[in-house]
Amino acid sequence: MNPTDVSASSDAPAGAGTAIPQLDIDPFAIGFFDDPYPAHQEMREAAPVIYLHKWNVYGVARYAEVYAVLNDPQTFCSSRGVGLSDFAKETPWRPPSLILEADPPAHTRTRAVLSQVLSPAVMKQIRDRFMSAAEAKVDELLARGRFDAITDLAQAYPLSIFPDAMGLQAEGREHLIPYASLVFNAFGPPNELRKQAIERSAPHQAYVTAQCQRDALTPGGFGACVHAFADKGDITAVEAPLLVRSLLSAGLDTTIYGIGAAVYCLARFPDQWERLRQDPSLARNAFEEAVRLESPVQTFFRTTTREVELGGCRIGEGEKVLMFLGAANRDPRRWDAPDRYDITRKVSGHVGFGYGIHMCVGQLVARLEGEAILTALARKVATIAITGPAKRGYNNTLRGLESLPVTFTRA
Ligand code: OVV
Repeated sequence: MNPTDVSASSDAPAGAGTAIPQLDIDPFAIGFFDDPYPAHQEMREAAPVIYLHKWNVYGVARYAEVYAVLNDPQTFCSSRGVGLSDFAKETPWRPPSLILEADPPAHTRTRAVLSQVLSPAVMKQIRDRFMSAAEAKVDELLARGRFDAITDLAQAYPLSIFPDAMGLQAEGREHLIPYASLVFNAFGPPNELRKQAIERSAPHQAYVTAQCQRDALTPGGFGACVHAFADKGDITAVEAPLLVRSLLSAGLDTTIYGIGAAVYCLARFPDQWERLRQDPSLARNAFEEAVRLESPVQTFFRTTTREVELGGCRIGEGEKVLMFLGAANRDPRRWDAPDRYDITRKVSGHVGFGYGIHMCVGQLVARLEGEAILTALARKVATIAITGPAKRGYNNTLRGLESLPVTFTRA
């Protein structure tokens, strides 16, 4: 259970690996969410692998080890859950995801289906709609002048396109954000955030379960497209609704936080905003760099399937390993000026979408939304000014704001 040697300074016996420091950090506490960066640095500097006694988990906060864990899914599995709860020991709060919480070979089949549902060819079909909806949203906000960049932009834009792209009915869409918030809180430990989210989850779960059924989804959407793969025999009719559930779980709140991060970056780094205005073709990289810097998805767990040596440290079988994606994305060992928002940075290799076989299957949709909204902003807006206090949102997995009062002026 516990690391063999919990003291950072004592020598481990030969062959047992480097000592793993035990740190008194709770990465799921409100104080941590308010400012995670000093703790990220402490964890990165302490050792390649650390142990967090508060939740009895190992942690990796350096880029090299996060990358290594992401790229060894045999040793660091997902089928025992990618939250703190070990599905080998505890009953999951909902039936496990057939893609996120699965390992090869089961994962390979479901992944192939969702990759095709969200493929480059499908992006080509939806691109014009996503671009014009972004222009309409920015025009509307310019007419208002003063508004909330989170609720009125980062939430309103994805809500104006994604539920329609899924093929959802108009009724009940108010459940989508609370459901996603629940899913991402549920990856965390049994703290107040998780317990309260699950306590209040019944109506949101009922809505999502119903909307995942074939007859609830309108033709032409991502949802109907998933079900069509059941006709082809690539998945069963029982699996299809659960794969639609994955899109509803991971497809909306994540992009809301990503767009919120990008707008927050552009509002705080005026030289980068000017650069984007001069060259709107930088929109896609500006979004990607915001995903690196803010890492809307901060953490995921894996579970070890065997005893393993990682960064010279020994971890036993059946241990939870917490990957600090946000800390890896600011690791000075990997990034020059890691805390700087630089829209021309070579950002590829960041782990904000993960990496390897589980890397975000919806990344093309996310990037399309980000590119669309940042392109419209770059073309139409002259200045973005923060006009009130930024209010942080609190979630066990997602990092972002709940409110950001701003004003726009017209270009
Ligand atoms: C990446 C992600 C987040 C949350 C839920 C799921 C996936 C899912 O497959 O349900």
